[in-house]
Amino acid sequence: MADEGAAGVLAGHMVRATRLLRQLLPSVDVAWEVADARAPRASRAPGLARLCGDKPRVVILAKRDLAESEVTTAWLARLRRDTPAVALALSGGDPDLAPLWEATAEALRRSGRRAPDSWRAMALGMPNTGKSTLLNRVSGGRHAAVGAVPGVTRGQQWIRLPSGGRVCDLPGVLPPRLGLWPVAWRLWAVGAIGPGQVDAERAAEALLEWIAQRSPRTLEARYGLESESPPYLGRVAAARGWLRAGGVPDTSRAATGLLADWRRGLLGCVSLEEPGEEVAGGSGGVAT
Ligand SMILES: Nc1nc2c(ncn2[C@@H]2O[C@H](COP(=O)(O)OP(=O)(O)O)[C@@H](O)[C@H]2O)c(=O)[nH]1
Ligand SMILES: [Mg+2]
Repeated sequence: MADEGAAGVLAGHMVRATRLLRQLLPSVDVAWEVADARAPRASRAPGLARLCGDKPRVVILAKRDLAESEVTTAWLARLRRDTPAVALALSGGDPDLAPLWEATAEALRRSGRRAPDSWRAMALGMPNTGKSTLLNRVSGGRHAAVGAVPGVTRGQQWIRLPSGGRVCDLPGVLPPRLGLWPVAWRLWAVGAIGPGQVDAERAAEALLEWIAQRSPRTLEARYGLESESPPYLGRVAAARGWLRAGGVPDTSRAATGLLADWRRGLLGCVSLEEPGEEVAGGSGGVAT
């Protein structure tokens, strides 16, 4: 099946990427850990802490423009207890990168390592978190390939940054975790895992239930769902005219359509995790 094939390619790519990462990491002074601002817990790569050891780290919450700003602020406060952290909107306009230079200098300072003008950084994180976009932004050019297909970047060189320092033009891709459902559906929603790695209809339903809690009017406006109770996906299919023969709602098509709407921002800016909720424990509130 196509989905299984895609998952296989991804796994092979992940193995190669992790091997390369291990080779490169020793020459890196600071790790830029890229996660999705909408899911700062689920989208932080679980293996990264072990890979990096005591190397200075900066957590970068990309796609800040797609998350709820108060929730992102709360996340930054939480993350900064452990490590310097910034939230960035990387696509469109000219992002303000000053907080990233400051956080990088702070991470190096805290570790007592080399002078900030000689540092070498590397972007690391799960697929689709914004690593390539970040590299394009910090280098002021299109050095890094951006796309939904992991592994489009080849070779490796250090890009000199206008702010001083250098960054590896090759982002380190780390495998997402798939085990826990509250994590898996969020990773599906932020695009870190593909449809072949998760039950997309179940994930779509979880996303709908989450949005229904946080921003019910969005679902009303887009799909005509007014104060209804779950499950929602069949009603989304019916509302959008996604039907199988005999007028049966096509929930598979609805899952794909919902994801497309969500990725285009048509369902608004919705954070998928709050710092207070312990999703990993399995009691993460609604839609878990
Ligand atoms: N809205 C928004 N989209 C972003 C941002 N950063 C990256 N993206 C988009 O997210 C997708 C994945 O980004 P990419 O840099 O290729 O992720 P990578 O797989 O980690 O290298 C692309 O479609 C980017 O345009 C951001 O800060 N805001
Ligand atoms: Mg990339």
